[in-house]
Amino acid sequence: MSIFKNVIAKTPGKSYVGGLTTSDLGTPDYDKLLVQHEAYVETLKKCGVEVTLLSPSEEFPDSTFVEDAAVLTSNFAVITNPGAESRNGEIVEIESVLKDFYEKFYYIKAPGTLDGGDILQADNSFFIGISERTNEEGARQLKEILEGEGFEATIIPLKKFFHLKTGIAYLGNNKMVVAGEFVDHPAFDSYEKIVISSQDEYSANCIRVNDFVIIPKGYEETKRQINEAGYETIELDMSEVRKQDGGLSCLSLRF
Ligand code: CIR
Repeated sequence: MSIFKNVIAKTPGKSYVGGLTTSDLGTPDYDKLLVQHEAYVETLKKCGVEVTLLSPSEEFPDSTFVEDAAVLTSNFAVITNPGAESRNGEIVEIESVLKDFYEKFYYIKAPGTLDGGDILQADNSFFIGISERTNEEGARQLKEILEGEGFEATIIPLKKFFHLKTGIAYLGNNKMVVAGEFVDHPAFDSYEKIVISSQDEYSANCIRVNDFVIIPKGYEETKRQINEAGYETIELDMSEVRKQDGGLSCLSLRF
């Protein structure tokens, strides 16, 4: 698994509380969210990355979820075409920021749509979820780009999960954290699986950042399993992020 040097994150604006969500967990508390977001950024710094923190933009309520606007590898960036209309314009800022880091760009083009949350990289392999946000054409375009660059790419139509990474994370060393529909999915048969129970499903969205795995707070069994697999964990309170269908991976672009 590659070492991450950089992270892009974005402070949520006040409009966040009126953003898109399918959860019934209530309206987020903005002040509490800011504290949680700050802790997230500080934790990433502790993991050894340099954080580029973007300022809030009120016109894009969900734009703190920067992961959806791009798919990054070590030597090229793919600017996505986010599937939710209210989020589509988020790519403009992300592309301009990425210009400081990348020279080679690809683009997902209409009628293809694709959210970064549907893309998981595991070393030389990518998994691309087809969801409410990523359509077949978007998935096909990304697969073609990735294969052209020498990666393997597998398309996985989702049954229930919101985004692919809602239910899966790669920890490196062939270890895959899986929940729900991915537990018995043949695409992940060759990995050593860390299986998350349905009641702990939210914690499947965790992130390996260099020497640490960051997990949501309050999932003792997930923590135990990841520690047992040989990783040091850091727990973060994600309550206000979860209310808008977000998780740990969604809040950053890591590269
Ligand atoms: C949305 O519906 O787009 C946001 N409220 C949540 C996006 C979460 N992003 C992700 O899973 N990558």
